[in-house]
Amino acid sequence: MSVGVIGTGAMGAFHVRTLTESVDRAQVSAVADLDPSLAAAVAESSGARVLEDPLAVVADADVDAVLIASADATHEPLVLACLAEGKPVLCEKPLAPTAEAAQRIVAAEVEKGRRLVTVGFMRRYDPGYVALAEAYAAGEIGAALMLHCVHRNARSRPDNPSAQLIRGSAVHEFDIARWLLGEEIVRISVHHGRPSSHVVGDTRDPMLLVAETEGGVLVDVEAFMNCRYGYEARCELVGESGTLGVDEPSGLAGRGPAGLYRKVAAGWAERFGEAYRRELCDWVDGVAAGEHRGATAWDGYAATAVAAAGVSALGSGEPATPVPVRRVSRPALYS
Ligand code: ISE
Repeated sequence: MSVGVIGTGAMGAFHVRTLTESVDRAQVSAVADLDPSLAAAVAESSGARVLEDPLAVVADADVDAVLIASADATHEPLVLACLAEGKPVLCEKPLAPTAEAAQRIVAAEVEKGRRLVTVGFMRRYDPGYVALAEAYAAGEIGAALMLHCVHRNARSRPDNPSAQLIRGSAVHEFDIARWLLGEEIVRISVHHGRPSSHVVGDTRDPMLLVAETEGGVLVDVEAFMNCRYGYEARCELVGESGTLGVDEPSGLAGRGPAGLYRKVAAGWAERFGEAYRRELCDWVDGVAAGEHRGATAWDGYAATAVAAAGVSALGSGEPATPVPVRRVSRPALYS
């Protein structure tokens, strides 16, 4: 399968490497980036052609499917172009910066009548999260009551907008909560206290987001972009008769002068490298089989709608905000 990749910054370049080295059936045939030097570097290592115009990648006759890893604001027009061409597309999260934009993508796909859009919620492929989902579905802890999530990055820009923390980072947790629990999130509040000394101005970091699902499960998310010591994504699901957790920063355990230790991943590539590999393999296999796999455009819309509600809760200071996804019914294409 010949893949065109739009956006060859850190994420896009990582995907190109994974597709080239670890996905047997795939080859990257065309790339585009606003910065031609980034595109050229990736092209050299993968043998792809560099195209100046991202829309030319979508339209290219030799491109069977498109991977979008460009800036969030470009996702909507690029995904719509893929839908217009009838080409399968894997779009990095968030599907779009606003719920309205994500809803337009859903509407276009429904109009097309085929699921062509996959959203890059790679945690659904992480062995730890998958094991948790399977154990929960098997009834190991009974009905869920609470989900505690921790999302820590080592560092961000000191002026990283607080809204971006919710839309670009906490959005992973909203997806995980929906995916694990099989329920929509209907309320969210955002709390912040003393900011880290590593941020400036209005940037709120860390934040605590507290959400509630339609079935009344409480979901709390610690989102912290400047923990400094490494990258962590973990959670604990509390049920009626036990708990299940993903608490595996990395596989490495050690002994040293400081005693027993576990190595914490440095960043997302290390923590979720295997999840990304599995995600891309499944996407490529699904496209080859004519099947949709992974998170749908509806999932992308629902997670973005929760993020948008979080951003408005942050702005208004109101403890709870209804989520628009409640008022938009799920189209049959996604049932
Ligand atoms: C980034 O875009 C990701 O998707 C990472 O998984 C997340 O941890 C990070 O905060 C985001 O900026």
